[in-house]
Amino acid sequence: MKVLLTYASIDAFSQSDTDWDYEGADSHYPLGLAYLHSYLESLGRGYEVKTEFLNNVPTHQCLEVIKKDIDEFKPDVVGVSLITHSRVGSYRVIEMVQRDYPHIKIVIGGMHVSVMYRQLAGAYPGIVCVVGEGEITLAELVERWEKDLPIDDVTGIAFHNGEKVVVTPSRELIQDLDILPFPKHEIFLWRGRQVAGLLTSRGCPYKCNFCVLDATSRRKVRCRSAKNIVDEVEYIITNYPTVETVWLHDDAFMILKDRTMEFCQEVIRRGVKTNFICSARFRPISREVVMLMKQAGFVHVLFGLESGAPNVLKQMRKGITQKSARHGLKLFSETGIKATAFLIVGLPGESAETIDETIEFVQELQDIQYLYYDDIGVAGIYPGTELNTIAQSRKMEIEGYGPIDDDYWLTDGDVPFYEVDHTYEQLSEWKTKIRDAVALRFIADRPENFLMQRKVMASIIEYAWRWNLSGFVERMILILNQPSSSSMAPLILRSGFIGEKNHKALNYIRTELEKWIIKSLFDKMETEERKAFIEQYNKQVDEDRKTIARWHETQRVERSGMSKVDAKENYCNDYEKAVINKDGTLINPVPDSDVSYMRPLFTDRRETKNANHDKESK
Ligand code: B12
Ligand code: SF4
Repeated sequence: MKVLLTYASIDAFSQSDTDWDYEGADSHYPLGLAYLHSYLESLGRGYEVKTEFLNNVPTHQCLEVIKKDIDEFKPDVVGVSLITHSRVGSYRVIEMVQRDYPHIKIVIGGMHVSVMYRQLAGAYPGIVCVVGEGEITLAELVERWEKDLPIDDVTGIAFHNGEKVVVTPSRELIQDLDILPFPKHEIFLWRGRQVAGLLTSRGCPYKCNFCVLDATSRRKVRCRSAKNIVDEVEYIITNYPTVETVWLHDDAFMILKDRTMEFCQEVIRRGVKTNFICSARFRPISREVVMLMKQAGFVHVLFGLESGAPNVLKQMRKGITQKSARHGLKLFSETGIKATAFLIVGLPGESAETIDETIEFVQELQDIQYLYYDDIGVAGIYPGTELNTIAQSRKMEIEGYGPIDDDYWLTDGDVPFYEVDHTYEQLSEWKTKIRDAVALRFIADRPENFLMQRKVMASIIEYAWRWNLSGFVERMILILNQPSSSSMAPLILRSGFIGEKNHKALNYIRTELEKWIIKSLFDKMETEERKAFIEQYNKQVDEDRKTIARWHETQRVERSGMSKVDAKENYCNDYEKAVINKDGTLINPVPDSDVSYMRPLFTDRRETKNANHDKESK
């Protein structure tokens, strides 16, 4: 049997007229298809498999490539992987194959199918929908088709039997992930690619209101053994020497402390040398894990923060709080591991106030370790999520369509934004407001942006040195070359290269950089505007001093784990504790005590600390 697996265009690319170099289009590749590919081959039944990744090409090109593949490879089965963003392109593929190659079996799977299988099986009679994990299900289907047997005893599928949609009993999750062969990296790691993808576990115990993961992972985490994972890492770096970074795409990589440590220890024990990047949650995180991650070669951790407002975080049900985020970032900041924290604007509970809370909280985090932002997301609606349920029950209108319902997912419409409480225009305005206040790229665009961002300038400088941020580094070198800075140069270089904070040096550079940015802003201003700016600037400097002192006070008391001295009554070690049971399920939801985090902390002690801090920062 011959099987062609594919992933069709996503919305953003689908309408383009120009062809893309699809082989080089993305630094990430679909591990789901790579697993299906290698699993089918590993069965030793002589199945021939070809996989195409056509995610980032226009629909017309995607269809041409698949047509060509079908004509040359002559598959018996075409398998299409769907996320909601690629559903429209996938519909075109299904329609083309059904029309031009009616003898070919079509099977679809992936996140969107795992939720909308009934609808899709009804809309496209003749196709088979695979619900959830696909390796074993697909293998059973191909076997039935090879032997010309009925498929209705295969669990985890939906199809139309000519009269109605049949949904078979759900398939067990694969408990022991070590039984799976390594995903077929070789189809994606060509032409000197430097980043390989890897999954060390599957699933997440949470159910955030915007996330669809429940449909495939059923809130259960399953982990591979450390040996099995590191075998795969060694396989990748030995066979693909251009790979410099292994990107762990787990949904909840650090969720189990012991196994994260085992993985790091195995990497260290075997002397594996590569850079690791992972997605992570802000809870649980402990010092031991972070230090081991550093030793194992982790260079970048990407957190889903989504919002800095306690009320939005709480409604989101991610199980994280401001405290856990501070705690986690503080630990990572000591290691030099780069951190990123994604944000989404417009989740339930969002308001003008929560936008301000997010800005203040993100800046507070940036003061611990600079978080670099290019852009901020706007909440989108995916079937299977709580946002979709709310949007449908509140009859959210989609322009040109009417109130959102399940039928919407069969249309060619884009993934809609969550406009239940606020219009997209309002959400974009808020997104811009946050972006202007936290994204370095926009710091010198408007005087207001600079004034909002100037309080994290010291952190920006450290970040720019460490990550060689062009523009800033060039400017700093110019500053260093000024005769007045010669005595400062060794100190500055030391802070840059060793990461050792030197307040005197940082302050010097900060002042010079501020002058440079102000000058460039001044150049665009009339005299009156300049006057107003100076007034605003002076007010802001005073405001910043208070804000920074408050942040530092909060952080000092919450240093959590590193210094518990005098912080007993406020200390909360919840965010270090395990959050899942041995079977991968959640121990308990966000602790009720987290509600107390919504109150401002330590207000009464602020004033004294402000005074101390002001002395230090001068
Ligand atoms: C890694 C990742 C990325 C990477 C790489 C994407 C890629 N090309 O694979 C990057 C960072 C680029 C990315 C981007 C985006 N992503 Co993403 N991503 C993931 C993540 C974390 C892991 C994907 C993965 O490897 N899963 C593990 C494999 C084993 O599972 P799988 O792919 O689902 O495949 C299994 C089954 O579904 C099934 N199956 C899948 N396909 C098929 C096909 C057939 C024929 C069969 C039989 C079975 C089958 O069998 C597979 C093996 O068991 C998932 C979350 C998740 N856990 O899936 C989100 C996820 C897929 N991403 C999501 C989103 C929204 C996006 C973006 C749209 C974000 C954005 N707004 O820009 C973009 C889309 C861009 C794009 N090009 O795809 C959503 C999709 C929601 C939805 N309903 O569609 C997810 C589910 C995140 C979430 N929790 O909500 N993503
Ligand atoms: S923590 Fe991440 S993977 Fe888990 S439910 Fe929330 S968004 Fe989804």
